[in-house]
Amino acid sequence: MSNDYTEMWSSLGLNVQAHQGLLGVLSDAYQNIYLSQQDRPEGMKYFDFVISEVHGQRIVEIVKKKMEGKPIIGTFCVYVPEELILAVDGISIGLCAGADVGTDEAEKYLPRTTCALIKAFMGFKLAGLCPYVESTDLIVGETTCDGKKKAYEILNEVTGKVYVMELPNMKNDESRVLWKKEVHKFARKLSEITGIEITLERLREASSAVNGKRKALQRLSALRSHDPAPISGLDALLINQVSFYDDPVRFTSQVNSLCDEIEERVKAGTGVAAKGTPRVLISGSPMAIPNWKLHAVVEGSGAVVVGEESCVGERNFSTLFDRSFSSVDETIDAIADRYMTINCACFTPNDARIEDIEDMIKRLHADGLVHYALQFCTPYMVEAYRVRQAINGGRFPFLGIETDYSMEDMGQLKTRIEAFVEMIKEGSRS
Ligand code: BJ8
Repeated sequence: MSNDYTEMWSSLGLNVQAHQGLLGVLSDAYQNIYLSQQDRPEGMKYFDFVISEVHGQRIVEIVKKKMEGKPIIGTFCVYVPEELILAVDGISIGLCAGADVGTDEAEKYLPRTTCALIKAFMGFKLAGLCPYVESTDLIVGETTCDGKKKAYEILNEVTGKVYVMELPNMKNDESRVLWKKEVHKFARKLSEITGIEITLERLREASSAVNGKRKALQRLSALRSHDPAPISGLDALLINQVSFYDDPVRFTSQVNSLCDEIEERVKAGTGVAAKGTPRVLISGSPMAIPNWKLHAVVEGSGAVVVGEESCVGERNFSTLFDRSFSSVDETIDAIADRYMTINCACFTPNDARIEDIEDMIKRLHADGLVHYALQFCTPYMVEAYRVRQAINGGRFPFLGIETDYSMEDMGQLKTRIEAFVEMIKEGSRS
């Protein structure tokens, strides 16, 4: 980190000593997992810098905006409409939830059998380790899985700033009406806390910024269809993780420059792995930063990850919102519709997710699917069965993984994934 931020962290109420320890562990992990990779595109230097300043420069920017009176809105789900947050000059931040920290504190409130992501967001807050959560004016939860919606009640007791959006669990006409009402209500809430009226012009500008970001991520995703793979899955995952807290306009411009470079690599036939390396699609629970575990094991086992059917991945950017409307109400309705295209396992039925996976397998020329469920994440653990039936009915290589953020199962994970990669290679030889 380029500066000493101790004073800022302390004024935000962080546990400075424990926080220093966390940053040390993160920096070592980044060095070992990311900086040891070979033949990375030059454009990744920006993202290396962003990570090195994840609790430094970016927090300075956020605190400055807060002092200018801009609202800082924390989120945990891709269903929270970013367009509305930007329309009131807000900063949208995906809050820390990807590391095994503060578990003892979290387990004082939550059962041990709670998914690692929920324990992590409670742990980050309770152990005083997340400068983002401390900077927020509002934390937006949603009624997705049971664990999250119950944990938000406790998070609200602890922070006093949780606002919950009611997300239905079906996608029928009645559910859409309810969701539209919720999105309008959220827009009103944002106007209420900022005193800013959401106008058509503001919605157009905000939508264009969010669309720009999604288009850049789509462009990156499309480039990953090439063989040899021009960028590692680890790097692509990192970019998707950074998309949740970087400034959207700056982020978009950096991703587009990186894509320009990757296009040149594709023309030159340059890749991060040899042509013909087994290509793996990962699908399932989201991987919040700094959860790099599965990608590191897959790519350390002789395969390359070519896509993520995940909220930290394709689900976040696969649908654009680029139509214009003549009234604010109509635009907000259409924004609500756009978010209803996300296929989270909290919905029933959720057949469209299976179609998305099948489409990604074809589009990205994947040779195998690793289905990833965080332990105790019932929606994805259960849906794994249907995914397997759908794609494995056609004998497509499938591996189901249930894991958490700890390193305890690394040996077992490695053995299973190496065997899976070997099986893909055998299949392509026969
Ligand atoms: S739209 S996937 S971001 S809810 S891993 S907490 S589901 S038990 S995060 Fe999600 Fe929104 Fe859906 Fe996406 Fe629960 Fe599972 Fe834990 Fe999860």
